[in-house]
Amino acid sequence: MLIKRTKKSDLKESQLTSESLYKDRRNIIKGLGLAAITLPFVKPASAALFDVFSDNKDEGDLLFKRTPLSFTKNPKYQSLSTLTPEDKILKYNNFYEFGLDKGDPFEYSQQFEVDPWALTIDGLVDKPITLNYEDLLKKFEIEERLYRMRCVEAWSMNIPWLGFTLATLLKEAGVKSDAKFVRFETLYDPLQMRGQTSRFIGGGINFPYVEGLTIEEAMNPLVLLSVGLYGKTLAPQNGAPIRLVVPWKYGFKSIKSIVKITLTDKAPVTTWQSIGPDEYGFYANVNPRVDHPRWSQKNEKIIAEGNVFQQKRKKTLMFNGYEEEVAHLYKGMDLLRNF
Ligand SMILES: Nc1nc2c(c(=O)[nH]1)N[C@H]1C(S)=C(S)[C@@H](COP(=O)(O)O)O[C@H]1N2
Ligand SMILES: [Mo]
Repeated sequence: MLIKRTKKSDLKESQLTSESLYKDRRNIIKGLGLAAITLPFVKPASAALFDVFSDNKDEGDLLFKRTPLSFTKNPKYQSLSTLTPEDKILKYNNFYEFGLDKGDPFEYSQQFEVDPWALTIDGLVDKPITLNYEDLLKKFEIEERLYRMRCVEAWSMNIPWLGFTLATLLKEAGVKSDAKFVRFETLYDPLQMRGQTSRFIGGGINFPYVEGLTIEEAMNPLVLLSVGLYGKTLAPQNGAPIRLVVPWKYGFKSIKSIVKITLTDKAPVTTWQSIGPDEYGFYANVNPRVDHPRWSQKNEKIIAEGNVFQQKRKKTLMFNGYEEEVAHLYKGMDLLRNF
């Protein structure tokens, strides 16, 4: 996503000299060294840290291993005619915790640790739950769904997700009647996520990344917690080990690498809302009639095979084509205002 920059100095980010980049990097490593001394539960893999920040590409070659999952195909969501090639889904990403460029998440996340993992569901629930890595993959039946994904930057993909509905998990915890919103939080771990060590790398986001849904949205059967795609567990760059998928909303709602889901009676302040409230609303529903202040949302670039000049465009659909399933959630609401 693009961030509106207000300070003149911020505009220079992309033109950093190699010297200042080098200094920045040295400070990061220094900072990490200090953390390693003072934090009792710091990861022992200090060697891996240097791989992550190293200029030497060979050292980063250790590819993250994805495991095949068993799943059933949900017949209701098998109808997309073309899928985005797996390679594109793995290498064209937004995940600011690993950097701002589309290739950064792949390049800088291959040693990300997903096991052990702890996902906690708390707040206004009958019984708080914490799921470990194995629970995420084994506790619920996994299904495959082919969904459209539309980024607010006006590009899109068709992705074969594996996962289970958010409603399944929320029902397991038992939602209290005063719960009105669901707040999601991504892992905060600067030792593993280079974007969290510097605003030059992470785009000035105040990490951890936070997203939210109303309780009615969260319980909608379209909403998935995804643990895989193309038949295998997720790669880190796609939000391993577990990420949200809300196909009728812009991609930034689909928060990655989730560690906390909190039921609350107050609307959570979400990451992009706090950065640019006039550009990124709480609802973030895909809507071709509401332009982004700096670009049109009427069309989208289809991320597919081939180079940039061969990319096709298509018309953006209301609620990203999921109008039948979700329009009722916004009945009587002014969608120009509640964007
Ligand atoms: N934690 C976190 N989640 C995130 C993001 C991010 O930067 N950090 N980017 C979002 C955006 S803008 C998009 S379009 C999707 C991209 O998902 P993909 O890279 O798996 O296609 O992830 C979303 N989830
Ligand atoms: Mo996005």
